[in-house]
This record gives sequence, C-alpha cells and structure tokens, in this order.
Amino acid sequence: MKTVYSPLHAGHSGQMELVAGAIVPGFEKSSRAEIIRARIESEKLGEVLPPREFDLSAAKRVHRADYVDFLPTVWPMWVASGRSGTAMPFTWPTRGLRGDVRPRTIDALLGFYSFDAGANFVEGTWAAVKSSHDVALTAAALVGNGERAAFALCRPPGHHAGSGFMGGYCYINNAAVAAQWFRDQGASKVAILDIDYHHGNGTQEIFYERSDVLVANLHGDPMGEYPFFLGHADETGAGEGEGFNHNYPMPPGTAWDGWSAALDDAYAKVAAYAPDILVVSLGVDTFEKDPISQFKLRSEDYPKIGRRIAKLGMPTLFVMEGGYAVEEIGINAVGVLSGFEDG
Ligand code: SP5
Ligand code: ZN
Repeated sequence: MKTVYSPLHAGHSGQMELVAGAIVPGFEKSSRAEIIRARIESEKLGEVLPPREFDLSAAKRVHRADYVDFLPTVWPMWVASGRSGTAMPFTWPTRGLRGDVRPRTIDALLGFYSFDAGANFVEGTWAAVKSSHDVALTAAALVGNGERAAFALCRPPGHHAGSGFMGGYCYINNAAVAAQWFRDQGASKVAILDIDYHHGNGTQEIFYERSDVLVANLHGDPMGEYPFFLGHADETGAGEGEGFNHNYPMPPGTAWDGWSAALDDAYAKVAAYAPDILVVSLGVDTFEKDPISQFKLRSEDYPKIGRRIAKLGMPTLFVMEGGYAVEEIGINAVGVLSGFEDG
C-alpha cells in the first residue's frame, strides 16, 4: 500500500492545549506522524509519496467558503494583534447569543469558527493543515486511479471539523473532503467508517442529510466522553439522509470483544450499502495505553481490524485521525494497514 506524507505537518508543533484547567503541551504532536512514517519504512508497507497541491475548491464542497478562507488568516491576524505563542479561542456563540453575525476581531472570529479550544494555531499551522488536505486528496487520487488502497498520513487530523467550524485538533475534514471528491469524480456512493475513539462529529454533521455518503462511527459514549454533544445512537440521519448515519457509542473500558461486535455491525451496514469507495477515518486512540482515551484495544487487535475491513473487498482510502500513545502509534496504525494487506 502506498502512503502519502508531507513534512509540512511539522510546522504545526509546540502548540498548547487546555486540559483539566491547566495549559499543557498539546497531545496532538508532530512526533505522531514521524513515528508512523518510520514504522511504514521499517515494515516495508510500501512507497511513501509526497502530496500534489490541490486548490481549496474540493474543501469548499464540504466546508463553508468563509470558514475555509478564514483559516489562512488566523495566524497573520493573531500576530497583527500583538500576540505570539498559541492562538486559541476563549468565547463561543452558544445558545442565547448571536451565531449568525460574523464578528471582526480575531478573538471573536476564533470562537465564531470553532466548538472548543482544541484547534490551536502556531505559525506553521495553516501550511500543515493545507498539506494534510493535499495528502488526503493525493491518496484519494491513487485509489481513484485503481489502487486497491492507499494511506493518507494526515496531520493534523480532520474528523471533528464540521462544515463551518474547527475543534478537537481538526481544521479541514480530510476524510469528508476526500469522500466528496470521490463523489465529484463519479462515484455514486461512498461510505465513511470512523474508528477513531472519539465521535467524528464533523463528518456526521457534513453528511447528515445525505444518502450518497453513508457514515458509521464507533466511539466512546458522548454522555461521558468528548465531543460530548453529538454521537448518540439515536442520530440516524435526517431527511434524505435518514438511515444513512450509524453511531456505536460504547462505555469506558470497552475491549476487543465489545468493540469488534460493533465493528461487525458497522461492517454489515457498509456491506449492505455497497459503496463504490470506502474511506476509513483511522484513529488508534482506542489503544489501552492512550493518554486521553478509555478503550482497551491492544496492539494485536489492530491487524485484525485491517483484515476485517479488507474482507469488504472495496477500494479503500485510509485517512489518519487520532492516537496519542506516541510510542506505539506506529505499531498500531501500521498494524491496521498491514492487516488489510494480508486480508
Ligand atoms: C482527532 C482526535 O482524536 N481529537 C481528540 C480531541 C480530544 N480533545 C479533548 C481532550 C480531552 C483530554 N482529557 C484528558 C484527560 C487526561 N487524563
Ligand atoms: Zn480521537
């Protein structure tokens, strides 16, 4: 399997995040991508290619144009307002406030275009976000051109980013952009299987009223887990999209038996839908040693996931999402990909 990777991700580093009332170094750090790439090389998974540059028209098919155009302006506005360090929001237009009037200053705009303080900017963030988007589309094109599968080693991740907002370390929803790109290239149906520990709220929101992109999501129960405000089992789609969104919220402590039962159910939903293309939002923060998550998958489980997905027999694009146990992130992520190759 070929991998697409860009070194530009590394400019998105040194950012801080708010955890339990303290500002701490971000969990979503650049060593994540480097360790995965090193593992791809040591396991000889296949060639590692640079991305081609794409314009932002594909991103604007799933995100609001004003949101996409805001992203490259964040750091320059932050600096122009006399700041340095990490740009992050501190106020949001929640219920009872005006969320329909676009404000003018950077502090207000950061809140206007986000749902949490988890998508921060440093100087190299926009270049990294753009490269991650290019990585996803370049890998999508490999699958579009007939490869059985490809791996988009995206960093930063994307699945929490919605049509008009960032959050949860995510800016552009790489998997959603790729899925839409496949549609625009002529695929009639695309399925997205999101196996990151956290609910892919952005992906769900983007496709919620559509029947041409099926979304299945396995994740920690939002009653007690981030992103808290979406991802319940009763969210099944709306309008045209009714019946085309499937959520599998699971309790803390879920290990292979419970998790793989949910995967089997999602597998059946995807198989019955019979998409032209499968996009896998690949997070490995389901791992037992993940520092911010509560599932108990073990390293030996990841190849089993890959083999199971391979049995669907669909052209498959893997898009990297979360996973914060940096020491094992290469073993686990490449475990899924190698399992797919064997399956
Ligand atoms: C792509 C992705 O996996 N995003 C995840 C964003 C999670 N943000 C919330 C982190 C909450 C951290 N809680 C830390 C508990 C440490 N013991
Ligand atoms: Zn996650």
